[in-house]
Amino acid sequence: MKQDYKIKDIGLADLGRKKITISEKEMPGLMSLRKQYASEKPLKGFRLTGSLHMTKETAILIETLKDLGADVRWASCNIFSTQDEAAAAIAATGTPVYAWKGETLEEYWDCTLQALTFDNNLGPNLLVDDGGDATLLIHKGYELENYFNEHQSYPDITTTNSEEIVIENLIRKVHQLNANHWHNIVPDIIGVSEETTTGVARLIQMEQDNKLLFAAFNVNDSATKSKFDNLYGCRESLVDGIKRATEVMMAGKTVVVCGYGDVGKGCAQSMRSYGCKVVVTEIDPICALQAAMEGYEVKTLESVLNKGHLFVTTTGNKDIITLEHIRGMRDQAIVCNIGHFDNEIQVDALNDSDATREQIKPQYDKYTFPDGKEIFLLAEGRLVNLGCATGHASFVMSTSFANQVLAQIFLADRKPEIGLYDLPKELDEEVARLHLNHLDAELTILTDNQAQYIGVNKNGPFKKDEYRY
Ligand code: NAD
Ligand code: RBV
Repeated sequence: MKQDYKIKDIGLADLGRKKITISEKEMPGLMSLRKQYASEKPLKGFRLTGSLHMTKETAILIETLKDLGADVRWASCNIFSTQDEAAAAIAATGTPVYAWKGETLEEYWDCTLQALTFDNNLGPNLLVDDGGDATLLIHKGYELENYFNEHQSYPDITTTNSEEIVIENLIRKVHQLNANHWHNIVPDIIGVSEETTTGVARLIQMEQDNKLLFAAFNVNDSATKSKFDNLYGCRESLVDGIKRATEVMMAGKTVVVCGYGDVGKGCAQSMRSYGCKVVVTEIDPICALQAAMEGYEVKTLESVLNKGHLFVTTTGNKDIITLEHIRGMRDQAIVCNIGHFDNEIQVDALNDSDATREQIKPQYDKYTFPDGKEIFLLAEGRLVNLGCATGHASFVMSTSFANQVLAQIFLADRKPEIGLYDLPKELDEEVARLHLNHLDAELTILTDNQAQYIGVNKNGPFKKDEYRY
């Protein structure tokens, strides 16, 4: 039988399995959903593609989706985020997985295509996406087929972005093999559940442009996702990435955190807890005021360039740290990003500049400018917590991934129309409930009188949909 996986080393499977077994107990939400639905198998008969960091936590998500009956294929959603031992453990069980740490961009997009391609060239019914790359490839391929049908030729590739060129070339290659590939698979796709803020932003834009080809579930905006993973997850995994890469002392350093959303709040709090002086940059007056009232300095990046020892971008926006900004930084400043995409820092411009790049070790580079100034860049500007460490810890990923599983069950069961959906608050509260025991947290039960007085059902939901937590 043809080997249906591409990973670093299948010999790592035992180590991966040991880590997975330990983490299962730290993922009570995921494991209890597994138990609850394993006999019903609500995903039976569904082909499911995942494009999400191939970590040990994701391995437990994959095995949950399989236990619920799905036929699963997987790729990572970042070239540096795969834990090779976790990928090996999954491959060893016979689940097709295409992911290893240190993919090239061509390999990365090939892996995404492999994850989307089931036997007999069938596509998925369901997608789990993180950042929207699987969704993007499908939509781009579909658009190219439309264009070709209309013009009998391909549009010129006008972008100069190296990753976009890789995607354009890949969809042309697919088209030459089968001119209807994406039109054949799209009718079978029920929908996608999207993990992260930036992926949701992409989906909102597609919906507004009337370009969405299938239903989409916003997992990120469940309270038990963005108010936990983005905040408490980054509060621990940011420093893990920085320290594993650089081994630098944090105490006393000035850290500039660009963006004070959920991720920025976690990052700033973490840095302060290590004794750093934290400066925040923001464009949104509400977030800027929040940062100020937490006691952080709120400044423009330009005004603190030569003060910062460490710069962290957390915005989900682009061109936050430009080459000119980097030129203004002090000697041995460390620059990193924890937002989903690598365009927050102008890495291409830095690579094309007069600075000389020297790799200290993978995902840790020193750039020396002609005047002798040294700047350290972590994970080549990609998410530092997953590129230089192992991403968020299992417990918090259990809250995120419990939402993913519930969204997948919803999609499979209800087959909703094209549109963007949120998980109902009851399920959000249920996800939280599933995690209380593990932390010995006791929940107070409302009396009937109290419930009536504040106007809620005794068993929830306890807040209005607009409540911000
Ligand atoms: P968010 O929208 O809550 O926060 C982003 C903040 O950045 C906002 O407050 C916004 O006003 C601010 N911002 C935008 N442009 C800016 C600029 N030019 N200068 C300063 N501030 C600016 O989003 P979030 O949930 O905090 O997510 C941020 C990014 O992190 C996204 O890309 C998300 O996908 C990603 N993410 C990564 C991880 C991880 O594990 N690495 C975890 C969760 C989310
Ligand atoms: N993330 N996954 C992990 N350990 O598997 N760590 C972080 C992990 C996710 C997180 O949910 C965030 O929204 C996304 O990565 C950004 O790509």
